[in-house]
Amino acid sequence: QSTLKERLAELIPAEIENVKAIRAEHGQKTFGQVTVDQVYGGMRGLPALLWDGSVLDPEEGIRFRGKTIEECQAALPKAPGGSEPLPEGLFWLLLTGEIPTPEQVNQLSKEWAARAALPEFVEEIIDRCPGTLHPMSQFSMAVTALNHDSSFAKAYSEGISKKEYWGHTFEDSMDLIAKLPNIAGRIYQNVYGKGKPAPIDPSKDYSWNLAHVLGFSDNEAFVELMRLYIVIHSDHEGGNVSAHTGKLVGSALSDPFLAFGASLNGLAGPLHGLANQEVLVWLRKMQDKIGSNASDEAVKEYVWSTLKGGQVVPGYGHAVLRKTDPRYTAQRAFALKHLPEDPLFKLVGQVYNIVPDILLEAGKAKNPWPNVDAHSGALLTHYGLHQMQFYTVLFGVSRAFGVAAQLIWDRALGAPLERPKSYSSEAIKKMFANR
Ligand code: FAM
Repeated sequence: QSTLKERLAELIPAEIENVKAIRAEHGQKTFGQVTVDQVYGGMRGLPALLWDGSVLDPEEGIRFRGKTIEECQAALPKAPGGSEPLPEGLFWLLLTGEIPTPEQVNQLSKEWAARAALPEFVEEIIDRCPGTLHPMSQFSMAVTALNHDSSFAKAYSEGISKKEYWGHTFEDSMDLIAKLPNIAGRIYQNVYGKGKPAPIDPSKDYSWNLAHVLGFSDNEAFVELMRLYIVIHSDHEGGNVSAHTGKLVGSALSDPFLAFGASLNGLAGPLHGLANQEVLVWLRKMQDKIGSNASDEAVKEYVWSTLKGGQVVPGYGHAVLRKTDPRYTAQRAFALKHLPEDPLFKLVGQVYNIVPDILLEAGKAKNPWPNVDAHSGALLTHYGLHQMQFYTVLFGVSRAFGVAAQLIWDRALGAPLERPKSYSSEAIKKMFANR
């Protein structure tokens, strides 16, 4: 059976031809108009990027290589005795469009475990961070520092041909993903005063090892949660802040460590990945103010007070989605199966019944429905991972899968330096003065 790299090497030449044919036939055709509002409005809906790994439909949500979350749950290999898909399989799917065999997935688990060790100086960087430094800042620093041993950067400086870019990007991406549990575990143990992370077990899968370095591998349900969590957080088409940042920085031929470090800095923003921390902060503040078993009326009043204070309701709304995020629904199904009576889960459900109507009534948000971040904190808290400042790190570990897959394909297809055009307001006024 082929390894992932061998399979990719088989697929790349045909895809290069496919892209050539598309460009020859359609290269001069237009998608439509670009409005001035799109230029001022964060480029919403602007067709500008290519990525085959996942596509986001506003109504239906994400599909990974054409498969919904439920279809991935059914089709991807599981751990022995487990029922959630292994992220190893999702990475294979993102890269090749194919479902791997259990042996191929097992081989990836082993390879990542074998590559997991951190250089000592990276451990020291993490150890020297003050506990008051946000875990995401520590995370991005450590990832950036891994560029010290980048196969791509070294080969580039020695003068490789463009045809060899993807192979080195693949090697770096495998190292990057492999080392994230040790980085995350070290930050967690340092910041929350629990000693040093337990060693990676080469006989176990990636998610088990992630749970292990955090100190939760004894709980099989938490390990299952990590498998689902990584899969659903891995990728969300190309235009979201973390995915697009990685692609942009990678287009300068910065290696995968530099590119993904930049992705993490974008993920650390409250409108993006930090929203999972913000949701828990918001729910806890609500409980402090109106108590734990508050009435619907009291919750409604709290939601309105958030909006009247000029703040967003974290975990609700989306730049593309216009329905409940299937990543939210997948987590809700997990909670109904594993923790139906959990009080925080019940509060998340109560909020779900209340917030959309209020956002609709307030009339600003284009999407009143919950996104992925509205749910994840309640699940993590249930299992004792209640340090909310750490939540976005887990999002970051997961997002590496999508960003890495994109970087590998971008280098394989020879994606050029990204360089869109910016305009001054004065130029826009002049351009449309008589139109
Ligand atoms: N609560 C209150 N107001 C909201 C809102 C929310 N949850 N979502 C959107 N709005 C407001 C928004 O701030 C904007 O107000 P102004 O006109 O005063 O600027 C207006 O509604 C129109 O915004 P939009 O077009 O509906 O949303 P955008 O595409 O500009 O932004 C989000 C999308 C996600 C940034 C926005 O919905 C938001 O701030 N949500 C809360 C934060 C959050 O949950 N982020 C996580 C998103 C997630 F899926 C992820 O990246 N992980």
